[in-house]
Amino acid sequence: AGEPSPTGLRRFPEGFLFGAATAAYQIEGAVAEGGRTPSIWDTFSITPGRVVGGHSGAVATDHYHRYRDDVATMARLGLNSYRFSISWSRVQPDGAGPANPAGLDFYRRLVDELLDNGILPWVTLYHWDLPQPLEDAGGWPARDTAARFAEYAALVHRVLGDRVSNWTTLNEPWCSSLLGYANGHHAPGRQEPEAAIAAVHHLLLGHGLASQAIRAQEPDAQVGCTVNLYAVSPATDSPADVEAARRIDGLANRLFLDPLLLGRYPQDVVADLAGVSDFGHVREGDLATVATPLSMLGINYYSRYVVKAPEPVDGTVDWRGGGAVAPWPGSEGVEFVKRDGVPVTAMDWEIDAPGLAETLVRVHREYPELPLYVTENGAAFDDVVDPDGAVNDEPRVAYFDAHLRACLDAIDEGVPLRGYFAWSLLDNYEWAWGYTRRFGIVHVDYETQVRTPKASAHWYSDVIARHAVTDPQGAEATR
Ligand code: GBH
Repeated sequence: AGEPSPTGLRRFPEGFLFGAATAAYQIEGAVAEGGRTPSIWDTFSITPGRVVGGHSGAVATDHYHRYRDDVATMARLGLNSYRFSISWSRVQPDGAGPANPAGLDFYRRLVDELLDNGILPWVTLYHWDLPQPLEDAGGWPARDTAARFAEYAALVHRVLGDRVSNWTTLNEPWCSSLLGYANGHHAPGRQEPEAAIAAVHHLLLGHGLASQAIRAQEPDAQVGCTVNLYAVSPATDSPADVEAARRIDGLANRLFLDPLLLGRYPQDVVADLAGVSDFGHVREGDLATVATPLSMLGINYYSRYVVKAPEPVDGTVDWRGGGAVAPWPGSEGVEFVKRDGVPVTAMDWEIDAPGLAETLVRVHREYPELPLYVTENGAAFDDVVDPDGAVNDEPRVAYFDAHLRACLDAIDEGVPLRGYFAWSLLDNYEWAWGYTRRFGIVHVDYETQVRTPKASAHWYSDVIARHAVTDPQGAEATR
């Protein structure tokens, strides 16, 4: 795969899936319609000081009312698949107990519309929007939430299982736990490091229980989990910087990959977190549940962390002390370095496409073999809308092009990568950044809700149609 062909194309393997992704709270709006009740993001977003501009997802891109048009846009672009998430509060308003038929009906109509247009639905059950009643009962730090999640998963699968074959339990448990409960940048905005480590475990446990609940109803169901992974490298090859990289790789990547795929927590990370949590919340048998075999692993990739150790004092490095403010528990003292000359996106994230290939190869080599999907990859840029309404987002085209080539590089190294989802289909509610950051391949005018595919959407559409990216040397030959 991926070799330059005489026609100047680098082709993707047969059956490789090209899609785009979204998440319920980021696009749906209609937060009080059809029996939906508040999630932690409804509460968080209207709490003063939490989200830039005080923006909330109350209207978002109004996808709840415009889903038919949005599916038509996807069909025009030729997407093979659409990854979206289900709002738990819409389909089970109390987070427990009876389903809400109107909420389920929305997703049934969306799925039917996708299928009618030949687009494979790729369902994520949880993209960060816990029903508020479950947070009031303790949230993810409470063990019970894992059991509630499995019931909810079974409830959704019972209704959509006949037309949806690809299920993802969680999106990025790292974010739900550490941003939600440790540094409080995301809902529910708690700053309780010990609770955050319990949340990690209960999310993973919820994933395992939900997978089992779905397979109890459909033994052959394709069930996976999506994690956000980073390439991590030390700023220099000094032993202290290499140690900093070990710590950050442990917290960002292995804290999730090891339990999911190996059925154990990484002992070095457990040791690094000794001052935060004794992992007393882990019960016998939990890790076997967490490691329920995955049908596929979803990987969301955006950037690389380059890290530096704290300056030694009297020859010793103090990992607890001073230095930069720790963005997450266990990262104390570590400095996140920006490399000179490496371009960044509007999020200030360094653009590092080789890091995607590196990440895919690493997962393939270090963990049991399983099909991989890039379930998110994309970039925010300060898009300019031309007078004629066009959005020529060349930097985003370059970003996607480089990362799709990285996918091909990984495939060339034997990685069973089966698909790629661009983040995101639409400009949308970018969490704590509100509407101030745009990731879409389709521009959304938030006054009129008018959608306009950007240059990147047209470019991606061509990639999908050719099932290939053009080889730079041979580009002429393909015109
Ligand atoms: C994804 O997460 C989300 O799934 C998606 O909903 C979102 O819109 C998209 O990315 C774009 O943001 O500075 O230490 O707080 C992105 C994964 C992980 C990226 C945490 C930023 C910051 C870590 N994110 N990371 S820290």
